[in-house]
Parts: sequence; structure tokens; C-alpha cells
Amino acid sequence: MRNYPPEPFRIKVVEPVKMTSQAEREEEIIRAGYNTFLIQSEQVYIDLLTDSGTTAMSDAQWGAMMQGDEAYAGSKNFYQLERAVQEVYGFKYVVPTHQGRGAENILSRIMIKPGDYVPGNMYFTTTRYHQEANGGKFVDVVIDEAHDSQFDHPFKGNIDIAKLEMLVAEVGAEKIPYICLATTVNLAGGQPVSMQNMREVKDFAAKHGIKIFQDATRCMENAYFIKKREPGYGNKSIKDIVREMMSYADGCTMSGKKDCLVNIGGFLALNDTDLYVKACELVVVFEGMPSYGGMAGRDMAAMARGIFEAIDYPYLEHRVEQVRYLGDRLIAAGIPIVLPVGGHAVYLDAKRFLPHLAQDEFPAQTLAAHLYIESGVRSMERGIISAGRDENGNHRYPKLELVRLTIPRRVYTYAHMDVVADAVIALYTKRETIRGLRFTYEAPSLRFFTARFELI
Ligand code: PLI
Repeated sequence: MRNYPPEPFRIKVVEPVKMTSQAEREEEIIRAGYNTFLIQSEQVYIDLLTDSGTTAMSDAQWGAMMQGDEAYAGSKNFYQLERAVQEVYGFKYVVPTHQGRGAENILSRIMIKPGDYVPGNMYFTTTRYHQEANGGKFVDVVIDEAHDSQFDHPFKGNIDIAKLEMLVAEVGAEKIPYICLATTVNLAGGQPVSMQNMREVKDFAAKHGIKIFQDATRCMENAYFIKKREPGYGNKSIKDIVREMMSYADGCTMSGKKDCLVNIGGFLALNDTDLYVKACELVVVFEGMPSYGGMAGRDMAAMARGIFEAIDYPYLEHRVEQVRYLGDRLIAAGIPIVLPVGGHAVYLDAKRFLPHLAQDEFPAQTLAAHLYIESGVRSMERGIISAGRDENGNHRYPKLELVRLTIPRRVYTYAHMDVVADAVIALYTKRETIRGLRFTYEAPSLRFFTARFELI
């Protein structure tokens, strides 16, 4: 009996993928230095590296691409995008950027002074990079449960208000330019934040004169969980839920490559006129004119359309439940994964999958490499390598040592999910034979993208 929502679309264009042999994959992973970021995409059968920019666009979005107005200034597609953001997110001003980190760069530069503290519900790599590059210190204020892979909590992305209170008592509210509230929390496993928590954070911030900026990268998936799990929201539309979520913030950064259903693009949205003026001064330096940021007119057209498709309930239900389907298959086979299953990915708990490896033998990096060898499925390390080094040059040791199986939007079928589940289960049966890795090359920042390894 089917217990999952079927695809609310039919397939008009197909992209053939290569089926490789295990010998070919062994050769490729050595060439890639055991880093799945460095594998050539043509050598991948099912690509679960990321859901970022890997979305299948709709026929309407491709149609909109043909109507790109590539004027250097004042493109009609900018106004379409601006109206879409105003209508769905509810913010007044929109600054387009080439992707999410472009918006993070601008926000961090206009808001953060050296010596400031930026609390957030768990770090994200690029977000923290920009906060720290501008002299800020990231402080994790997510609830403790988020760091426990086995703790089943409906809103595991929530902020712990007591941690915020402690930070204010310690450093003073004037040292906290804003709270960075991610919806959903990627590195906790795609875990949502409840509306109740957003309200509490807003009350707290208002009391202390602190602003709130959402990292709204996966806000639609967060809205889906609110609708499903939070009392009082079952009959509300996704759009109404998103509007309410955003009403508790002063603005947001957005990676359009996720919940705007496009392959490239992002934006910074704001309500404050002075901040908007400052953001426009910086966007011309780093991205482009305020009416295109880092995007072509056709990309803005596709994003304007994608914003509306992303709040369509059948799309969103299929998207999130497809992820849950994969998670349920792994849970049934006894595979250690992060609970509950999040909105965009299933996360394997590498510490429990490979308990014979110490964390500085890089269990998650190792597991991702072996899953590729086993099956041609590409995944991503989200553990000690992603966490990087601290100011003293030591590894940060995150509690969560995870491999992310990230499901692109509208790209794969349930049969693909079965292939992935079978591959993970097969690998689990021979887990004891797997050896750890050591670095042969490590970049000074965001090392996970380019690091190279060899077998210990
Ligand atoms: O990849 P960008 O620059 O468009 O967006 C950066 C970014 C910001 N916040 C969050 C929560 C993200 O997940 C994010 C990008 N995520 C990537 C690339 C990922 O693979 O998860």
C-alpha cells in the first residue's frame, strides 16, 4: 500500500545519467582525494551532494527565462522579483544577489562591527564565515536537543531563549547587532523552528532593541512543518504561514537556489530604509546594480515564478514527504540517522555508523566516500571537516558528525530513493571493514570544498 504522496508533476525532459562500475568509482574517488565535492558530476549516478541550485525548473520557469529583460538597469524582471518577494515574504525592499552568500556578505558588512556577537540557531558555513570576517563572533543559541541526533523533537531548530538571555547578560545587548534565525536549520538535519519560538524570539529581541534577520533559505519547508505539527496552523495556507514567520523579522537573506526553485540567485530583503540604502551602496561594489545584483534578467524571471511555485501545497508536500520516505526506509533497516527526518535531507549519523573511527579520522568524510564507491550515490560530509578550525588553529569538534543525503527538488523518483536506501543498507552490513582518512591538503577557510585526503 502506497504511504507517500505521488509526484504532482509529469516529466517532459529527461537527463540521462551514467551507470558506472565499482572499479571506475574507486579510481574516481582517489582522483578526487576522497572528497565528494571534487568528484566529476558525470561520474555520479544519483547526486545527493546538495539541494542547492539542483532543482528541476518547471515549464513555466523555462518559459519565463525566454522573457529575460537583460537591460543593465531597471529590468522588468527585477520588478517581478520584487513584487513576488513583497507578496510572499512581506518585506518592503529587495536587493538581488548572485546567491545566498552574496546577501550574507552585504548584511554582515552593514550590521556587524568588530567585537560584536551574532547569536544563531546553529551555524551555517558561509553565514558564519561572513559574520566572522566582519569581526563578529558567532554564538550558538539553538536548543541543546538539536545537537543530539537521536532526540526526536518536532521543532528541533528552536532558539533557547535562556541562552539568549545569558548572552545579553554577559556581553550587553549593544554588542548584538542581530539574531540570525535560520528556517530550517540545515546542519541540525533540516529541522524547523516553531512559530511560537519565533514569537518568543521577537518579544525578547524587541525588549532589548536587537534586530532579527532570518536565513530564509528553506523557509517554505519550515512552513510545511508548522502547518503539519503546530496547533492552530493546520488550515492555514503556506503563504500565510510564511508571511507570519517573516513578520517577526527585520529582513532575511535568501539562497534562491533552494526554496525559490532556481539554479542560481538570491536576495537580501529588508524593511528599514537606512539599511536598504546601505545595502544598495554595497551591492554595486560586490554584485551589480541594485536592479540585478548578481543575476541575469532571465534568472530573476525564473526566481519570481519559482517563489510562487514553492508555496504550492502539493509541490511542498511531495518534496518533504519524499525525503521522509527515504528516512523511513533507513529507520526500518536500523540505520542510525538524525531524528526526526528534516525537510531537505536525510542525515546519516556517522559516529554511530562507524563507531570504530575517532572523530579526527573523519568518519563522515569516510562514509560519504565509501557510499560513492559502493553505489555511485554522492553525498556530503557535515561534521568535523565542515566545522573547520577555531581561532587557535584546532579542529572544532561538532557533536554532530553527519553525512547528508540531500534530495534535490523535483529531480528524483521514489525508485531513486529505493536505490539510495539499498546502497546505504548494503554498506552498513560491511561497516567494520571501513578505514578512516587523513588530510593531504587543507585550505585555510571553508576547507570542506577543496580538501584532499588519503586512507589511513
Ligand atoms: O549557497 P548559497 O550561497 O546560495 O547559500 C548559502 C546558504 C545559506 N544558508 C543556508 C542555510 C544554506 O544551506 C546555504 C547554502 N547551502 C548549501 C550550498 C548546501 O549545500 O546546503
